[in-house]
Amino acid sequence: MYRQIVVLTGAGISAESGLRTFRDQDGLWEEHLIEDVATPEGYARDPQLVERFYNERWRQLHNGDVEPNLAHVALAKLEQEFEGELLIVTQNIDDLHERAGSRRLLHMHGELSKGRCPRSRQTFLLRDPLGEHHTCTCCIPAQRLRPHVVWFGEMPIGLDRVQHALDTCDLFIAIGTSGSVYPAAGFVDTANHHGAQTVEVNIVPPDNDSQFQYHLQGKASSLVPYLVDRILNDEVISDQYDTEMTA
Ligand code: BV8
Repeated sequence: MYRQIVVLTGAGISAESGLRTFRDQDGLWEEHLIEDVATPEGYARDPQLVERFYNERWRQLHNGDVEPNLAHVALAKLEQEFEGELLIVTQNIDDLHERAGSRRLLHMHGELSKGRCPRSRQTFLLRDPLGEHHTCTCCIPAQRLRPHVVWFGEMPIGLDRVQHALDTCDLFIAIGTSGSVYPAAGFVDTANHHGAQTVEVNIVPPDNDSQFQYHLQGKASSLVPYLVDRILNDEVISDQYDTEMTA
């Protein structure tokens, strides 16, 4: 039924794996001002504070307690079995999609597991939390690596590829994102403009809720497997589906 699907994921898809979101209760932004830890200015002002913010998340991701959940696994199954084209665009910097088996994946806001040379923008895998011993090998003198993360005011990664996929998709699904940060929160408008069906999966309505045709309210770990099975069984998403799920 569907030829080309774009899936956008946010922190909510990793919540049930134990990773904190940004804006939920006890979210990441509760303890920090965005300006201090997620802007280039904040990093210039206090690089150690920003490194601590990301290293704390790096340690949690690598402490062995955090695993992909059924939502990540369902999306990897979709990639395996869907005969059309699928692209997962994630705002998340964790590697849970990869660990669940997803490969056609784009981290538009960067990756926790990499550092970046501030001069050449080359990225380097981080085998331990970022520190002053992490320098690039591409410059003389070697530059201290920064988190490979897109901060507010910085250009997201892969937008051309995302734009092309949105222009040609016939199904757009947003999972576990508050729809509060652009340009990601505007992807649904592009999908709508090109006549795609648009679905959002969230425990509460996101900020851009009115832009979606279908709304599945509940946890990603139960709704995403169900949605994937319907897509693989060539069942379209319909209002009846909507009420059935939210009944
Ligand atoms: C850019 C870094 C120029 C990595 C992040 C005024 C108006 C409009 C826009 C702007 C404006 N002023 C400035 C802007 C632009 C700005 C922006 O949008 N600001 C906002 C605050 C208004 N955007 C930028 O600066 C971007 N860059 O614009 O460049 C440009 C752009 C295009 C073309 C040319 C030039 C860069 C933004 C990137 C910032 N970096 N992260 C990191 O630290 O992790 S943002 C960060 O927050 C995430 O990456 C994500 O993008 C964003 C939102 O987070 P979510 O993933 O949605 O998580 P959140 O906690 O908010 O929500 C979780 C959701 O899950 C909730 O809805 C919850 O209900 C749900 N949930 C929870 N549990 C579950 C669940 N759902 C299902 N199941 C569950 N179990």
